[in-house]
Amino acid sequence: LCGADELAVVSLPSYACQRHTPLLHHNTVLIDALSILAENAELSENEGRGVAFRRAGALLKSLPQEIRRVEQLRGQPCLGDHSLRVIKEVLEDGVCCEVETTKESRQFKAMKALTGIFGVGAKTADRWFREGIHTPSDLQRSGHNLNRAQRAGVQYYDDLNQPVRKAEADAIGLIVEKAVSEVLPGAKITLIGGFRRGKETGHDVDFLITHPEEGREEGLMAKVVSWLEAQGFLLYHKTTRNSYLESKDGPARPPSNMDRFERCFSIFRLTREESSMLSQCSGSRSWMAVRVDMVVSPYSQFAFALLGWTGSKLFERELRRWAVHERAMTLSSHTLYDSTKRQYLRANSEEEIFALLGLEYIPPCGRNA
Ligand code: DGT
Ligand code: MG
Repeated sequence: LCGADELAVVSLPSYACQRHTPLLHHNTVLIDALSILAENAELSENEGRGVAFRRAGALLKSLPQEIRRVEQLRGQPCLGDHSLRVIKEVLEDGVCCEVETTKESRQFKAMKALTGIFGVGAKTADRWFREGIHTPSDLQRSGHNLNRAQRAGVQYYDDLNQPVRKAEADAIGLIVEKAVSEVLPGAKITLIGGFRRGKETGHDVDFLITHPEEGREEGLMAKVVSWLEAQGFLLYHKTTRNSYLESKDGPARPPSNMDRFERCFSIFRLTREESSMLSQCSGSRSWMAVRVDMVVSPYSQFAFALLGWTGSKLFERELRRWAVHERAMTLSSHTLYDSTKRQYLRANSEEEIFALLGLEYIPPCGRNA
């Protein structure tokens, strides 16, 4: 007879898009340890290594019970030697040396602080680190020329590094809804990203905007942004244009993860009036800066955009990997292309896309991989 600890857990399927990954799970300590190593790999631009740790973490998130002994994981996919070593060490010693060393390393701390500046990626942060710049204050003292996004990032650093709460996301939703209905009646907005997956906080608020009449969404972003700006809601914005071209006999370009919708990266000025819960405003200030992303999609691509922008990032990656390797299809936030039939597959809902991919439907709350 074996105790509950000894019971083998049923083997889970290997792609995260084949299983439910809830927000709340049973192995937080293990997942936190793997996340530090994933983050460190990503900050060192070692994408493959980062993905391996993320996949291992996501597998643990899907498990229906707490793991107490590494043997319970026998037969599970997604767990490489390195991840298993980390898990074993945490289970046996309470902590993993490599994780602790990483957390305490000057480089990791500096890279986190610097990439925490809006507009600063790992490459730039690494260059600055090697020049002896470790914090946003060092950066300001250095006299480096910053671009417009980075200047806003430094200016609103503290606010933008506070988690955005659901109440604030909803308050911003009302503002964007008002903007959209003022400039194009009938257009609709959907809260996407982490909040759609049920998260209570996020690093930003993401919205998808469309109009049921195909074509009416053209030029919409510029109008929405002008309206928001005139009303004093925007501290920063940058719109990138949609340059997506669909051709009849195949993707017009090599498939890419970056999509080509009209998209606006912005920083909102949210006042106490708009959100009654601004306790995190510092001192006497009556407003806070919040990162907001808006994406406009034509109605015919709405289901793909919704699926592509709900995340999580790993879940999206797994969907695309499943599509290519298991179905010979190319999935993007615009379309699904079937390489065998040499045609685009239409879909009006996320459920239809999962069905076309031969997958059980996973609702947004189960996509927290
Ligand atoms: P958060 O904001 O930290 O709580 O977490 P999420 O999951 O909302 O992450 P976020 O805001 O970075 O992105 C939301 C989702 O949108 C993400 O899961 C994948 C998707 N996404 C973000 N950027 C891009 C992009 O450039 N292209 C495409 N296709 N999707 C993107
Ligand atoms: Mg987000």
